[in-house]
Amino acid sequence: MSLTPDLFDATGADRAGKLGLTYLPGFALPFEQELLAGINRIAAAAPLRHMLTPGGQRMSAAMTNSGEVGWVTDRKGYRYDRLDPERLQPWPPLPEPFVRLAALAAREAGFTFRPDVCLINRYEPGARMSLHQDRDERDFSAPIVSVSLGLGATFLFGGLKRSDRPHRLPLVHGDVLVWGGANRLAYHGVAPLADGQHPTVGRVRFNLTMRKAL
Ligand code: MD6
Ligand code: FE
Repeated sequence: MSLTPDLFDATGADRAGKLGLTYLPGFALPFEQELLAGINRIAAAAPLRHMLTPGGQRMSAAMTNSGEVGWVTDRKGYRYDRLDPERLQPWPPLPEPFVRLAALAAREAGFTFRPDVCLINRYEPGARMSLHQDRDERDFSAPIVSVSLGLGATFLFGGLKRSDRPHRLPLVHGDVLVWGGANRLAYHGVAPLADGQHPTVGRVRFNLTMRKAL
């Protein structure tokens, strides 16, 4: 059985570069302890919370941020904000190991990259993320580096139209995705999280997305 999902060849690069997505299985494992310590430190300062969509729905994933700005949503819309609206304070600083990991992963995909924000998503069993585009950043030529920790999940990777049928990509603890280029604006999401127990992280999945928002 192949260890890489069928979208990808043995190098983890998508076929013919068409997806604009690079899959780096286990790439974050050497950073595991620094990432988990960073998440705990950030969440202690800026608590994870279930934000409200502009349509008035509570998100099932809890979120917080670190960096110069943070991604937020409420009745007023989706945006990046220098202040945490819950605390009216700046977000905690982006830990240096996060920046280092993002730069190393992006380099594997051919990008020079320095993120200015890390959005942290926490999923409990049953939580999901519906299909969306990431388009609140100023410069779509910068990639996004995405890190999965804890329970595994099925990532849904669609096309440039919401109606394009998504590919299903299983992601586990330590996996990294780098996106950029042609499919930077592709629709994507996460299927409802199955129940389970991860030996170091517990009954939860974290996703870190490092971005250049400014
Ligand atoms: C998640 N990720 O994996 C949700 N967005 O929990 C995202 O929405 C995402 O992984 C942009 C770039 C990479 C991602
Ligand atoms: Fe996204």
